[in-house]
Amino acid sequence: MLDQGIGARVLRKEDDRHLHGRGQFVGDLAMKGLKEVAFRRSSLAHGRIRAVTKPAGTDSVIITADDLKNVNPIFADSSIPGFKASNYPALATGKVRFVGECLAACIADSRAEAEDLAESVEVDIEELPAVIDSLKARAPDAPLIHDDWADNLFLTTSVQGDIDSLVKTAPIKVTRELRTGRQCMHPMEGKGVLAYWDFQADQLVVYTSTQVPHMIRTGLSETLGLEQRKIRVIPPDVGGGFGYKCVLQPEEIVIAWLAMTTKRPHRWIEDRREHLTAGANSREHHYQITAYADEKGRLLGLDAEITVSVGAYSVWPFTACLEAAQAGGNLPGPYDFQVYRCKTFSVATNKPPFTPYRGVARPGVCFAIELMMDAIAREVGRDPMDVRAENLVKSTQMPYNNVTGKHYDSGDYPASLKQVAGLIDAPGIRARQKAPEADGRLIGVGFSTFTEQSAHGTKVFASWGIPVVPGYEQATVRLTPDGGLEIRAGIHTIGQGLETTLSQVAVHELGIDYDQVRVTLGDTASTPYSTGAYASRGMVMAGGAVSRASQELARRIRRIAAHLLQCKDEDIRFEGREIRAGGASLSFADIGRAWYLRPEQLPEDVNTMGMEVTEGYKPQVDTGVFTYASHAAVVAVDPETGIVEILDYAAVDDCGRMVNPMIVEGQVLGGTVQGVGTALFEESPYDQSGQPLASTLQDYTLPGASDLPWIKLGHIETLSPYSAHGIKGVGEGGAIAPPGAIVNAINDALKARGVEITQIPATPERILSAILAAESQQKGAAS
Ligand code: MCN
Ligand code: SMO
Repeated sequence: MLDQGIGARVLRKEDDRHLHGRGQFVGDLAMKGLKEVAFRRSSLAHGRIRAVTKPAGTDSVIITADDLKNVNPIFADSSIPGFKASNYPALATGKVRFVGECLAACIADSRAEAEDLAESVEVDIEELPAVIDSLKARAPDAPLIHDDWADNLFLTTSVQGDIDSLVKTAPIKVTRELRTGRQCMHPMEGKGVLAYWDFQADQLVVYTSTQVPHMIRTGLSETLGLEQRKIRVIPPDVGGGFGYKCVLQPEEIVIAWLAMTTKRPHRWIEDRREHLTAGANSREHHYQITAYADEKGRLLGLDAEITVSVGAYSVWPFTACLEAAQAGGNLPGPYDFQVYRCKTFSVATNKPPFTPYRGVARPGVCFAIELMMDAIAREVGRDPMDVRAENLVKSTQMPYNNVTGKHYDSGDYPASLKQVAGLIDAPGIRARQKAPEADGRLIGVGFSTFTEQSAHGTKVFASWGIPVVPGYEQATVRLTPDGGLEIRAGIHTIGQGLETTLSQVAVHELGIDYDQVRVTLGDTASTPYSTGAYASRGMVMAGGAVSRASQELARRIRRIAAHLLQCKDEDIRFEGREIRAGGASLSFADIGRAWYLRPEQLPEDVNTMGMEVTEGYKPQVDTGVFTYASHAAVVAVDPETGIVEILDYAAVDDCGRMVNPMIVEGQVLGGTVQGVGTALFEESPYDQSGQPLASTLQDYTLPGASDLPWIKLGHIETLSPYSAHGIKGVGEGGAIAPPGAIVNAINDALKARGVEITQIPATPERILSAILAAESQQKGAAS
């Protein structure tokens, strides 16, 4: 069934409406009597609230924390010993802990009027010293963000390996301090939520731009104290999520509360400035790493300390510790070595909270381990590609349990490196480097390889202390009376194409025509409970559920067809979009008609079996299926300006069976471009008082088309032994590898100048300062 089923490059079902401008996002919804909401936010990073005062006569249109008395704060707990939970109120109470924290919700007929109201609120806050630098925040005498904590540490973890023996014996020792910038996620559509009361259903209806509608219903129920059956969450079209939309947000709670208490429709739409200054962040890591190796560069052990500046509060359900847990667990990457010591610190700072962002922690750890790999290669005087290839886990070692207990299920990591090196013609670049470039620029080539745990299950989330996240997915399939197929799943599509690929799975199982399949996702009133679309799990998990449900529906269709064709169930074949036995055939419409409209023609046990099937699914193991990829970058660095041009870029991934190779390519391309942003452009800096310094897209630079070369793609298709059809996830991977590959290429270019970049984004300013510092050091040494 390759023409439309698994493996086919069918056009996306969702594109027709999007390309015609007919998508329905929260901002597109119209409703009689709809009120628009703007938030008055804290302009200080840390302070004690003395008063938030409404002007006279605005009692019913300005809502402060005092009005929200019966609303519970966002509270994400963890079962990990030593974890400190935070109460994250929907509207700040007692203290403000980051610039942008919500203080009051202001309601009017238009957003502009609501913003004027927000300006009119009088806010009196006693400013406290801000905690901004994550290393300083670890110190025992740092000002406390949560007054009832003994320090600013959400959690400290450690893995003890026998590093001490390596300190004495390892021939090569390389130490580096590395940093990654704080980032915002920038989905094209920001966050948005609209809520109203449906009197007929006696339900609060919440339209929200989310990746996790069923989780949001659970979260709203807990914070509002309203039973889940009284809440319906509907995710309309979602213009990108990237992790930003997989947690319960304060504004979601306030808008839902307003609709619940006033019984009138209310909406809030995040604007770009709010996204940049108040929306959740990610990625700000600090690494102190020592790698031990033999004389050829074979890695023997790693000793790491990872500090993550996770912001002021834990988000629900993931907690503020997800990033560091992922960082500590994933730093060893795709490499084969046995000794690992790692300490992680999840540090509270006066900045917006952390949510997962495409790749979660792994863009940071991949950058860190890949820079270490190149540093080792330089130390032993070998080509980084050779050292990398020798250290990668080999296909003959699969399945492979790595030093942190991760179970790599399948694949050929060195083959991906070899293929990607071919795509950018690595030997050609090495030859080109022998002569100077006519324009004076310096050429460099860099690589990075990563593994990505995708579709991990309940036990893994529980081991991170997040038991609230169920690691399964469900789907319903229904044959309609006229022979169409309806798929309903609680997961959502956020741009990644699940309407299309879930249809392809059903087509594969049933042989039904692709155009006859319709997919409904996310609406809690009509879809089964779901964990949601994150952690690169959608295809494996929801795809698996559609597969199982379709197989059961196929069994039932076989029974009907066998009766109609007077043959045995096992003689029935799904072929050519029909149901066949011997020379006879039936259409799906024949089956639908027979079961729904001519039941008297069927035996009673067939009558009662149902044409609607819901099945749950999880892979055979909870440890996840591991996607991997190698990326390669060729750059030109201008030593006069520090400006980097990416001359060539390639990525070779392995996500098992590709359900739709065209979508997979889109995923890798989109992720790679975000990774280029992480590597070269994007940063959300804060000054010492906690003021965000990037509040417009002029200060926060996103990569544009002119910053990118034509990105070359290659694939390896190693089926996972553990998932339906051997599928592995791919949604996040593209974003993980670029910082490592690009900065390694920059360092390769600058090698002769004695310059090594250790911080991203590698902006022209940082590169130029490093070049100038190296020059003055060399001059100092010479004089
Ligand atoms: N797919 C496929 N064959 C495979 C694997 C995946 O055809 N073997 C396709 C499927 O259509 C699937 C998509 O690729 O939906 C991404 O695969 P998967 O790894 O299963 O990821 P999810 O469906 O769970 O989507 C979430 C994932 C994550 S975690 C982030 S972050 C991310 C991403 O997807 N955010 C995105 N890709 C995004 N793409 C867009 N356009 N917008 C986002 O916000
Ligand atoms: S960051 Mo993706 O939503 O796991």
